[in-house]
Amino acid sequence: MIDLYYAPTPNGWKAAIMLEETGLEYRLILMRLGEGDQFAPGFLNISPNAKMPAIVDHAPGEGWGADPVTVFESGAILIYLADKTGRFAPTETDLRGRKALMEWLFWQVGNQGPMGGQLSHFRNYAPENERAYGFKRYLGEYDRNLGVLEARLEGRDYILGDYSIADMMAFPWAFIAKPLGASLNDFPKVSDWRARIKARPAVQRAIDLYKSEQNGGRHRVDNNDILFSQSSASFKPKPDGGSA
Ligand SMILES: N[C@@H](CCC(=O)N[C@@H](CS)C(=O)NCC(=O)O)C(=O)O
Repeated sequence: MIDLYYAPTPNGWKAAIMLEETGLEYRLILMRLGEGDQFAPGFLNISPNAKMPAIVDHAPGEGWGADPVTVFESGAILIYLADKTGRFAPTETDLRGRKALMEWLFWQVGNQGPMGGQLSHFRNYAPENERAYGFKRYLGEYDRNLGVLEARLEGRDYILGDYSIADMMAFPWAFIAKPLGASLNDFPKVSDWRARIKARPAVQRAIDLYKSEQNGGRHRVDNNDILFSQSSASFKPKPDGGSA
């Protein structure tokens, strides 16, 4: 059994999509990020960066020893699950395929994901009078990454040719282009790729998980400090046993 620490956001969907695609048995633990669940000491032992998704595999299998395995960071989670199941990734013997997989996973977690995340912040949450510069900057970066993906999809149905965890990583951030204030009109290949992935039943099931919690893409205004005014002090335990 695998515990999935999850909230219905693009990064949460990545892990949910892979679990749904593989059919692995999992239990979903909903994270109330606006209420600070990510700073609970028990969760920090699993995910020291205080972010979901994270998983705990209680039956990791041969070679892992008896203790449960914890994994944080979506890319690491998807590689772990691909290795566990032997699915949706080139194997270690396909050296060129594996290299390409790593490139596109690192591209996603270092570029498309964070730029999309900052774009979302400036579009949805930043104070009106401080919005303009950040919005312009990250809309440009998000658009730049769409261009990178468009070029990669030339002559390919999926990022590596076959559907893989590289697509599961990048799809959620392209899926929400419109609510981010961006458009896919100039990116026909990304648009078709997004439609192909969205049509997969496993992907549908994953993005529907706890849809009611998505709150129109906005967190409650009174949660802004927990989510948007973080510092190293956020990790300090509170006297009542929680975190600051
Ligand atoms: N690089 C991380 C990003 C994860 C991430 O940013 N998660 C967000 C939600 S989308 C989160 O947990 N935010 C809680 C917070 O910032 O306090 C990954 O790919 O797993």
